[in-house]
Amino acid sequence: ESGERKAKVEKMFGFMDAFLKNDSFSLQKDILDHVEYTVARSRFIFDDFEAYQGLSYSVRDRLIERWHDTHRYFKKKDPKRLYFLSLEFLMGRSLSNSVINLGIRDQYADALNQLGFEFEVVAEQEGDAALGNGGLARLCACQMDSLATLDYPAWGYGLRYQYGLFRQIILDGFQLEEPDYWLNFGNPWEIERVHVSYPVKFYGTVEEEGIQGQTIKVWIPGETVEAVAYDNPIPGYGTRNAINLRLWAAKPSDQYDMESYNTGDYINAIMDRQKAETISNVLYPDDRSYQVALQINDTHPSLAIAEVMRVLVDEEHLDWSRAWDITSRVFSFTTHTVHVEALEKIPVDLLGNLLPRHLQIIYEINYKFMEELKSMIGQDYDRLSRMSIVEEGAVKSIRMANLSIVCCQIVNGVSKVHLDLLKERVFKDFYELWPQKFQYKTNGVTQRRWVVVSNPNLSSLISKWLGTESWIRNVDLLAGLRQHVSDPDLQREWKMVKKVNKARLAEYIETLSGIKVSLDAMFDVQIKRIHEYKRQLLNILGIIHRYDCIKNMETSDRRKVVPRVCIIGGKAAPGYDIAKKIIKLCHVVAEKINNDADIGDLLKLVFIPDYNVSVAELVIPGSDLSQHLSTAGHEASGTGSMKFLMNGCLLLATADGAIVEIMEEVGADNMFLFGAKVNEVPALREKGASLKAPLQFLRVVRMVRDGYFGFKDYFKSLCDTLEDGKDFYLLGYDFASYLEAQAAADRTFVDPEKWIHMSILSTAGSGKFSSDKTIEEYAKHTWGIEPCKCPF
Ligand code: H2P
Repeated sequence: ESGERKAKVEKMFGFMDAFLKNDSFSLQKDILDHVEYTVARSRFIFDDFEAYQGLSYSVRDRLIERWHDTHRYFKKKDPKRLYFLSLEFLMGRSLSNSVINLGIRDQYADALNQLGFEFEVVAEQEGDAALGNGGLARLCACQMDSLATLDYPAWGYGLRYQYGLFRQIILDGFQLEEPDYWLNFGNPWEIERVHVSYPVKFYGTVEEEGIQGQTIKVWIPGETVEAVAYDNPIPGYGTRNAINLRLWAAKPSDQYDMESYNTGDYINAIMDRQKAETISNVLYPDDRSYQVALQINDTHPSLAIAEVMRVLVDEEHLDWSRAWDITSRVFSFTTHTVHVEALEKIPVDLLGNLLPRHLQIIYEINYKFMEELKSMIGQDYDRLSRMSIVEEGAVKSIRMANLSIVCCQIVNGVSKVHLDLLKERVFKDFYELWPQKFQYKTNGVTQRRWVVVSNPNLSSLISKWLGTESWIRNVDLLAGLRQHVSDPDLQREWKMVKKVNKARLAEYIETLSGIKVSLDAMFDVQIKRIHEYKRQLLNILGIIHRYDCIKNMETSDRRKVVPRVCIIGGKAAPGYDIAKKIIKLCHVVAEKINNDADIGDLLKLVFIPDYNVSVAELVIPGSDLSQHLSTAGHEASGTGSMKFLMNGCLLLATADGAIVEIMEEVGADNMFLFGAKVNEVPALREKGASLKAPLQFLRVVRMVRDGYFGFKDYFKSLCDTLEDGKDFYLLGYDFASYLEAQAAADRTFVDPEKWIHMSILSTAGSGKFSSDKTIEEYAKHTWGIEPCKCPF
């Protein structure tokens, strides 16, 4: 920092905490300036999209100001920093979240109004930044918001994918994938850092050289790609702090042969090099303190371990044991799955070709680990081979999870149940060896995005009844709603908020599909990635059962039926055939039901295409009931349930993942629970074909199999997965209790007072599931970082 420059600036402008002003006139002027000079449209004629651009640049200016101040302050204080490495960040839209966190939403709304625009309409112009698949990626976005809000000195590091997650198009009920050109219309939220760029090396050979009587390994890389930084300021709420999410883009380097440049081939590797450079910039710890923590979000970024070792050993010439000591102290690892098949493995041939030195380092780590293990457990070769970082077999591979566990001093699960499963099943051998390494931090979601931004009416209502807005930073205060739960005024207002949100959702559904839905119906929602273990199929079979029952009812009984609007949304991985069939089944069933005049408003089924963060922001506040149906023991945590809970939607769920902890917080009698328990599932699977599915289940599967909804041949393989003995996810076994839980939900819905009561208690009990809590736990027990609050 140049003292002279600072003095000059202060002399010219006077000392100001904030350089930019936030009164309505200044904001209007600012928006117009950006329209005129940044967007290059006339300030007299511009449309909603250009207004969005002008507005966003104006907001960004304010973000940049805070972000500079925060980083100057971090630099001055030099606290231990966290570097959060993830290959996926699902940020969604930035505008509304930013103005709320900056505390200037109303001022901007007013300024826009004066200019003849409406904030909500302008905000709708923004596309989603969808740089991730699902829960894991959205979790990172929530955690960044909490890290900023709680003033932690943290950086996020990820990749700036040119295409986000594919756009889901539904054609004749089938999913098609289209590229998501999310950068086509520009991205006002990022700042390109042309000067922050690093060469990333690949291929080549490793040679040995003698230096001062020692032989060292020298990697002579074959090709180079340039990594260029794009910075995305992340503002905290109620603080001046704004942290940085740095996303790296791969660009061909000068030394590179353009012809062979192919983003797909290199994209995974970009992250590794940037990590190395980050490490080589900031990580030269002395003997007393270790000034950084590096968090590996799932195994995807775990090559960073080998890269840090390479930098320390090959470039800094530390001896192996010192380098290993440092590396194992700075890294921590969170795993997000219980599925052994989802643990990443990299074929040795591929890695050896692409990053030969890294492979050598991993071999060396493994050799030392195996020697140590043998000295502890003896010649138990089965166990040794299970724990080895190198998997022998048809395709010799590197087990990235084993590498991460061996290296990291702390391995985190994402819920209590998840930790139990890691200990008992997934990483049993490692747990027995190093029980002290294993911890869990229950996932959480940010109430800023998921209530304040997406459900402003509920947010105001909560603040009104709590008499403060402080819950937006201190979620524990939400519990204060409990004392008002029986107040008829709160109940009435709560119901009204839900109605308004349902109307908004109904309008969206009608625009999308032309289907008119009744606001008196129960809005019943399941939105998440389509996966067999998440059991959207159970939901659809339940809907078929409901339809079948209504069809076979006497007219007098139909009056007792609780009308439902069933809403399903989610993307299937492009190569996941069964998941795609589930989407198609949903559409053919919807077609039949929605066009059956005899059924009318009693039942509707809607598939919401292209599910993403913005869609979730609209759907969640408008739901009455949400479904979380994973076969027990399969969902590591689940974070969708937490968003619904905060919004006062009741949960119909299996006792899986974080649902078990939600039960502890809101009480099982405030939820609709069903299904086999985690510890029952293995024994049930053993029983296989002798586990007879109930008749109702056989009947609905038969309807699909026999072509009642058409596409008989197409659905055959889907129905085959449900046969006795093949029903791995236990849909047949859980069906009866699922229907009972659904019936309980119906019975409760016709008692609106009870429903609202449960709904308020859901929100009141959701505090534990704020990502603020998760981050505080990580900061204390995993990363060892302290808040560093930039003065206002
Ligand atoms: C995954 C897990 C969830 C978990 C989430 C975040 C991979 O997300 O399956 O159980 O809550 O990470 O830890 P998802 O299935 O939603 O894509």
